[in-house]
Amino acid sequence: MPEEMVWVPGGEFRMGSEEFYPEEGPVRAVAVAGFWIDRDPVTVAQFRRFVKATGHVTVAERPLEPDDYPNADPELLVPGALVFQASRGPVDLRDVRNWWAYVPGTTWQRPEGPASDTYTRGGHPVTQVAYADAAAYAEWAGKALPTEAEWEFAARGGLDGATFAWGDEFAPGGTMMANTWQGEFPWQNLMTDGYVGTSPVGTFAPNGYGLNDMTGNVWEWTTSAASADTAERPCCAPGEAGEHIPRRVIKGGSHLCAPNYCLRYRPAARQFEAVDTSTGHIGFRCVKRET
Ligand SMILES: [Ca+2]
Repeated sequence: MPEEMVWVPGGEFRMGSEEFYPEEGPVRAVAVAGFWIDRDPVTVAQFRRFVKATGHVTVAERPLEPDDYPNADPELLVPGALVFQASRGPVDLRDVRNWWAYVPGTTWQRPEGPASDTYTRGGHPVTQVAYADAAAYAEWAGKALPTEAEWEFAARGGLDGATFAWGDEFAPGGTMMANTWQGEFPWQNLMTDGYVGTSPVGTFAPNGYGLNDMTGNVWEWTTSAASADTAERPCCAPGEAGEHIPRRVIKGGSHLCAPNYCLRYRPAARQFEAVDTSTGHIGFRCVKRET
């Protein structure tokens, strides 16, 4: 049995939802084979071991290719990543620039910019990792990244068709089940769940398969490509990259998902992220398939 992984039995399930956002439908029957999946999102400490072992340089730490960002300010064509910055009050929710800033010097070790650090966050999910970084980690670990169907099957924890990973009620008996955003995004974080930003993995109750943080905390990369009809600008990060940059499906929602803006802390929810994007609310976990 692989360490810190959980066996998810295969089966057929109802994938998607028709009750929230159009990109989630239609509900359809999908079958997946059984697989192992990481109990937790990959943490800062685990990613540090990977970097020490391999010398991996993340996408956010590499020089940028001007041709890839034709509309970018040349002064911002330096290594960096997207940092969430809460506004002082209500803003136009149609313009993600009201809360996302490209901050040079932002890395997985300094996820809120060069003045930040992760010294006390070894047990938090790693962030500021682009798709290629997640894929490189998975290969090093002898694992793979999940498909969207595998990820959603695992997130549902055996509760076929439920709205949330734990049932149909957001906070059963008043208990917060995941790290999301309570209050009015992007300025009023009421912190009912105890956390602004990421939380240590395993802080909230596991789902029916014993998996932690399948909902909220950080979005997670999957290998599934965004189809052409779903390639619109995502809700959750600026589409600053050139349109030729491929997008992959991310799942699970994050600490930035609020009901007034992004009710996506649900297994069926999905967004389409440019593969070169690194943000403070996207991480990943790995799977291992029987061969
Ligand atoms: Ca929170």
